[in-house]
Amino acid sequence: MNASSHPHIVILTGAGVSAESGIPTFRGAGGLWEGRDVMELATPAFQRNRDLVQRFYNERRQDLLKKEPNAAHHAIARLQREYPGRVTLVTQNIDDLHERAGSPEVWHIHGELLLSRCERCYEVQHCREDLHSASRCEHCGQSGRLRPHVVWFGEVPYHLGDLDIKTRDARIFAAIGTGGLVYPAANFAHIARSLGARCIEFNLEPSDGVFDEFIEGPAGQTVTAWVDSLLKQPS
Ligand code: BV8
Repeated sequence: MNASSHPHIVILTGAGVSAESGIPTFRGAGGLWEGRDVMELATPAFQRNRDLVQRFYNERRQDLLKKEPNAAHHAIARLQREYPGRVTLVTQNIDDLHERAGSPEVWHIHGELLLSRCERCYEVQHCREDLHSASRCEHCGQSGRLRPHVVWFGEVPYHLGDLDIKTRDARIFAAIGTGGLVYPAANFAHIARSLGARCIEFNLEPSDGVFDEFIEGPAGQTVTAWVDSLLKQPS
């Protein structure tokens, strides 16, 4: 197999890929929580109001556990398993729906809702229960210092160095369900294009002029059709 027949595909997903699973996007109609702008809560406001921010994430965590992956998650996982070339999946989402759809590798640059981190010993641990002041770190035993293992505004996203190296030879960059308003993820398409990738956007509405192609519609339909077309190509 020569690489040109199955070029390296890099996929960046945002909240829109989970919308059809019933998880509200940040800027969509449901992008508010108790009348508050969620963008204000995904910040180190945690230091100012721990209980409010913990409650915000506790409710999203319990809601996530009742949700299921949708056709877009399943199509991406099938592409990762069956495509003869490399597929690198990067997500801004903190849900685990890509993993539950069977994706073998997911790079969560904004962290994961089902993980917590101890502010005292920095140990990251699985988290499916509510976090509150009595929550105890399994590693150091400290109570009341567990926070969601997510990247808030003003904090540095994860895996940027690794991904910068791993994705430099991408020839196809697909942005799926992202408004392209949060940095540095919003720069990824610009970087990919400057390195020679063809950039495709899957969204309900176009977000940015950097894309070579815009495929309109719900990701469950458009991504499934795209993956079908890629996997039907002769090896
Ligand atoms: C950093 C985790 C430094 C928590 C999140 C001024 C200018 C430029 C930048 C900045 C600035 N001031 C500050 C910044 C930096 C800041 C930033 O970008 N701010 C924005 C608001 C301007 N960024 C940061 O602080 C980042 N850190 O910069 O550190 C640094 C960087 C590099 C190296 C060294 C130092 C940290 C950002 C991470 C914040 N954490 N999440 C949590 O989730 O609670 S961000 C959070 O919001 C999500 O993770 C996601 O990334 C973002 C929402 O974006 P989307 O996923 O795109 O969702 P959105 O609702 O916007 O769009 C959904 C899209 O789907 C829409 O387009 C819609 O049309 C589409 N859609 C809907 N349904 C469907 C669909 N598409 C297809 N099918 C459907 N069915």
